[in-house]
Amino acid sequence: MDSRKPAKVVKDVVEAATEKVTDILTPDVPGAPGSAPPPFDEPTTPHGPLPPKEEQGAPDTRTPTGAETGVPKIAKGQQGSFLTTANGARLRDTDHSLKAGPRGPVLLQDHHLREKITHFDHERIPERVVHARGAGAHGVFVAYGTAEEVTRAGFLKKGAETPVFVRFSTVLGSRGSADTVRDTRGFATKFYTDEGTFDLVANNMPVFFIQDAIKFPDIIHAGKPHPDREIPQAQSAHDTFWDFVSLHTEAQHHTMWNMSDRGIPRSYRTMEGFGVHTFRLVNAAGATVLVKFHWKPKLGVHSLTWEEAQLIGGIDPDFHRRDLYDAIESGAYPEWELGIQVFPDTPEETFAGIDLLDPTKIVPEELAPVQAIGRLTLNRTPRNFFAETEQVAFHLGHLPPGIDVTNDPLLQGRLFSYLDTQLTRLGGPNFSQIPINRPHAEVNDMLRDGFHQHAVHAGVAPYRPNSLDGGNPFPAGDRENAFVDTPVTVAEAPKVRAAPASFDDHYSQVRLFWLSMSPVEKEHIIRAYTFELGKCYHQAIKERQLQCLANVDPVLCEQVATGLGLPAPKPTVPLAEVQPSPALSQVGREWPADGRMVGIVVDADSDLDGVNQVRRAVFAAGMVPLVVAAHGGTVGDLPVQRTFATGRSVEFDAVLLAGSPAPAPDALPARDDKAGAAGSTTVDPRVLLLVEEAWRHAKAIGAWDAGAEVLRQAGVAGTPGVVAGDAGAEVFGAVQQLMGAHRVWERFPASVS
Ligand code: HDE
Repeated sequence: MDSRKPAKVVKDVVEAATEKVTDILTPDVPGAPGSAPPPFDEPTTPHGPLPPKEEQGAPDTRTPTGAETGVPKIAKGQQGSFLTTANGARLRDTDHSLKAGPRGPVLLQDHHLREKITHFDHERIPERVVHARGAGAHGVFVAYGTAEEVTRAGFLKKGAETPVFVRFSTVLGSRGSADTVRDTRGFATKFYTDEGTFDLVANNMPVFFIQDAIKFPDIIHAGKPHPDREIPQAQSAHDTFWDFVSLHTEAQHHTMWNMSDRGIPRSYRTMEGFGVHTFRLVNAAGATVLVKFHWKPKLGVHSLTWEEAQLIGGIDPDFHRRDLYDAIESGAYPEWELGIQVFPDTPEETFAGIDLLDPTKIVPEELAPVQAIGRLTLNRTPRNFFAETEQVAFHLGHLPPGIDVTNDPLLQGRLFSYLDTQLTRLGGPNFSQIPINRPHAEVNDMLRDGFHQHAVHAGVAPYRPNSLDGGNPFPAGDRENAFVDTPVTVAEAPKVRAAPASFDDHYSQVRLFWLSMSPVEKEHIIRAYTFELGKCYHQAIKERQLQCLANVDPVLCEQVATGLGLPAPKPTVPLAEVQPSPALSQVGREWPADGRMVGIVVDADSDLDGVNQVRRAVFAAGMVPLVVAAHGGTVGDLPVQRTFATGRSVEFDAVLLAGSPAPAPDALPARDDKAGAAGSTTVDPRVLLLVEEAWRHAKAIGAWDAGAEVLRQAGVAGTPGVVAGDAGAEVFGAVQQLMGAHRVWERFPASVS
């Protein structure tokens, strides 16, 4: 056996096999699988497993009940150089079953065959009943200490650093559905605090469809594909969804958030997160306040355009997870600030007339500012998607001392549901012992046995009181930092199935949201409603939803009605007098463009030194340059990352043109759908398509040298957000500035005010 370190062996093999082309293949853009480039020939010299990729993290190496093991995190699930059975016996062949002669029947005694096939047969577990599609990453949370006055939670004390795992998700789609569908996004964070795990299971929208958890199966049954044909997948543009939300009008507020640009985020990195419910914080003196949790992304809140979202759904269904992992790999670590809105804990549980227990309502930031209490940085991708992202199990009841729940009826039902659902999904009651779920605090429970028990408990008395185990475990008192259920007074009341009267207002905050949007955002909302209702078959459902819109705003209702070819109804309730909340709008400021993708189109006549300079400038700006050319390999010394056939505008946040490529041999319209009618242009039609799409999606475009000819032929020269110049560096500088505003909306003056 080779005694050299595995990574060294592979490096040697790789270097020998790829000496000439290493420079070209060395990935300087993120995403390449494996921690070393593969050699051409199959490796045959035995060596241990390769190290993980640099940016890959893993769950802490703890015992099933949370104790530190001292085992380095680098430890992998597999060891040694040789193929073995699950029990460690080395195997000499895994390609042939054991047979009675080469042509004979397979023998039942073939343990390796049975083990291999049986395990494979059981590789799948039930997907999450909602939020099945998701992607997770590891990171760290550092507290500012600004919450110390209102909570005794240790992880919020100044400077405290807490490891975290975050899982982002869509709600409606199956595990294999596309990332960019119009939907709410989950934003669930597991803080491994040393006082017990805290799960903040949030969404990217601050309100929910329903006010009582008992309605959750109803809204989800309505949103999921129709039960007869199981279509449509991962979207709300269908009759059952609109049937429910138009009848069940408390859903109208959340529905408008979904129809806004928030429903199609640009990245997980550019989403806000909201705990939705009001929580209760308790400080060291036992004083309480009510709070709402907010995550604020460093990069600002940004969205796709609807056409982009639809195209990406086909071209790159993994767009959001790829973006998350590529950003981490390229060092553009996604960051959020955690903030709280703080309200006095009064018996009415209201603030400025808003019922804090109603999860269909927000408290505008202008009335209660969001106070930053810490920073989250995601800096490691999972090493194994199934082990970490699939098996992670969140639960709102995972609370450390200092954070408590309120009586929000939606929250109360969730406290039941998350624990319950894991029993089926993760196959038994011991899922908190799965590595990604293991707490980083001392565990001493009296839970025993069950499927997949990993802990080897000692003692004979898992009950209290006991004397046989010396009385252990002991209840903790105040001085031992026990979790205290806040002794909130519950008013004497009859047992009823009813909601408070304040929950009856279903329209005022929908109108508040609508009036807070900029003209371009309003236009997007109108188009989204028109698209979604236009996909419904039944007129009664469209008319009923139009009635709801009439109760929000006449302009909105009329515009959608026009698109549907239906009359606009009159409101049935008086339009609410509301003060808009500018904080709800996404546009009008400047943000960093870390981790964005910049496509650079080149051809053999491009000034390649100039292009290289621009590539370096893009890297230096924290973004990723992708060279796009007619064919793979290289153009001069430049490595090509996308060809006209494999690249598409939607992958890029901005497009730079350093040449004017003539139609390539594979651009014949009849052979390539993307080519369209090549017509009389002298530019490859796919490059024109790239530029036209980037323009339609309001992206910055820059050109120098012959690139200006592409702008001319695409008909976009001299329009807003299109920069032409003599030198690449200067053009990129101007494009970079435009990217700070995310999109060039001036291209499309809005038709509503
Ligand atoms: Fe969830 N939700 N939910 N939810 N939810 C689940 O738990 C549920 C709600 C949210 O990445 C399930 O482990 C009920 C609001 C996220 O693993 C399930 C109600 C918010 C995730 C469940 C709600 C959320 C879930 C499915 C109405 C935002 C993904 C799998 C009372 C504040 C977590 C699972 C992950 C997942 C139930 C409403 C966020 C079935 C009954 C409001 C981010 O237990």
